[in-house]
Amino acid sequence: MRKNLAEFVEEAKQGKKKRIAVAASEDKHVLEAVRDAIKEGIVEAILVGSKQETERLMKEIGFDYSAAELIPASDPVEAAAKAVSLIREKKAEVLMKGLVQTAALLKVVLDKEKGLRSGALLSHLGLFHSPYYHKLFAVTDAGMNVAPSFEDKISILTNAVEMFHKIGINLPKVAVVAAVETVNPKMDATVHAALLTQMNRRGQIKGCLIDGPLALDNAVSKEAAQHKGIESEVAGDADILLVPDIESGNLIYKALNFLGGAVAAGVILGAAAPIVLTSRADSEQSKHYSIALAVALSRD
Ligand code: COD
Repeated sequence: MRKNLAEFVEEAKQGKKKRIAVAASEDKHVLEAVRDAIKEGIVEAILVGSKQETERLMKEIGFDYSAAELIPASDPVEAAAKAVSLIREKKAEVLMKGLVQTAALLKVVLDKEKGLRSGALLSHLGLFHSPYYHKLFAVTDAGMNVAPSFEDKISILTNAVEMFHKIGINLPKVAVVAAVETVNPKMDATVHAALLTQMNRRGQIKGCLIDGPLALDNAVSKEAAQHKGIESEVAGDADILLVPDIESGNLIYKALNFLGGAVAAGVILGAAAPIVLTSRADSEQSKHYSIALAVALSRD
């Protein structure tokens, strides 16, 4: 059982190198993370973006120009389009967001003709390690689907469960989190959670163990769950926190990072290739771990 995201870096070092295309590479933290991943032998990189600004930053951080290919682009959206086409042409296996707005990059990714749709709903997943939890855990979707419908939540959950299978966790525990642990018909999140739980019990959603609604404390603390009299295999031991919407998810994500001493790796799942998508404020370390996670996910 992995406890730290650094384990993905060690695993990636043992495997085959992957090619990463960076969309709008003129971002210092992104370049630092790519530089380190190249040094570790995890990736080869194609940097797409402002040549002048990318080279200026490369010089500043000691990133050897000859260590990566640079494709110039006149603005971030053009950079995103060029980076996405590198994935379509199989010149790269992982896409990474640089200094481009998340929504702008995702619009290019979702383009019906030139994007990276696979037929599945695309969703964001943040995989965390925290000093206060005994294993890695995911928060989804804190970055892409704004107000997911019930059907969207099934797809978001499926993407997350498939990802856990890929990283070797065969029966991940999913806590569908809400404001309370009882069903309140006035709170959609609690109703959706109960439905998902029952669908799992009846075998309509397989490959995971779902329980909900659970308040966040019950999802991650056995003591809190016991205190409320909740008997659940998921409570206190969740691998995946399925959140109600982007607002609640993003608040958990940022609270973990800035107040909880946790570190996240962020990826978009469900596209034709894994996409490294961290927020601008995420550390270089978080971007580095995200690359290693995406490399693990891009393996056949
Ligand atoms: N998966 C697959 N297809 C999708 C998805 C998805 N998650 N979302 C939309 N589509 C398809 C729709 O079916 C439609 O065919 C087309 O894409 C356009 O759909 P719209 O009009 O609903 O979507 P857009 O282009 O207006 O917006 C899509 C975004 C992903 C850009 C939007 O949802 C968004 O801005 N999300 C939040 C991104 C963000 O700001 N994150 C920052 C938080 S850190």
